[in-house]
Amino acid sequence: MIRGLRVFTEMISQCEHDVVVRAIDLKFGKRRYERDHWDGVITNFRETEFQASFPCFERIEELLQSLGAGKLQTPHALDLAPNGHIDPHIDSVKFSGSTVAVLSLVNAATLRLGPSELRVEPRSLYVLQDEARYDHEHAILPEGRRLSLIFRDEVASER
Ligand SMILES: O=C(O)CCC(=O)C(=O)O
Repeated sequence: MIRGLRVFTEMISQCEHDVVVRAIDLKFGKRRYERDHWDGVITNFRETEFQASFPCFERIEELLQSLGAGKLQTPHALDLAPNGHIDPHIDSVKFSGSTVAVLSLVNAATLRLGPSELRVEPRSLYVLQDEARYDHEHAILPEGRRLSLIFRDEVASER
């Protein structure tokens, strides 16, 4: 396993999952999927900042803080269409700090991290820090529509 990669399966309950998905779907409304992202790595997606005071978000924040993350930015919801994908990349150190954590929703996906592949199930949280954050590209190959919520800390906590 790559140093700095952690996976927490069943980070949220099915009921919490359904509430979060419904709230994100409401926020997207009828917004269309976009073909290309400005950063060139995400295809067929919609994204939005998503701030909410759900107890499961507080648990995630506490967990990330216990792992040494700095102050969290507003989470991002990313909705990949069934034909969407995320190409290999390392998150820019200009926009995110030492911790990138992703809550997977709706459908499972394959996370490619450097030389390894891992199936990420809905309701699980994967966390990238250290080598996993800075030294290996990650990519996502979804299996059907996939939503994710991305928690990043602020740049001040960069290593
Ligand atoms: O949705 C994911 O699992 C990854 C998101 C991602 O790679 C990113 O936003 O940089």
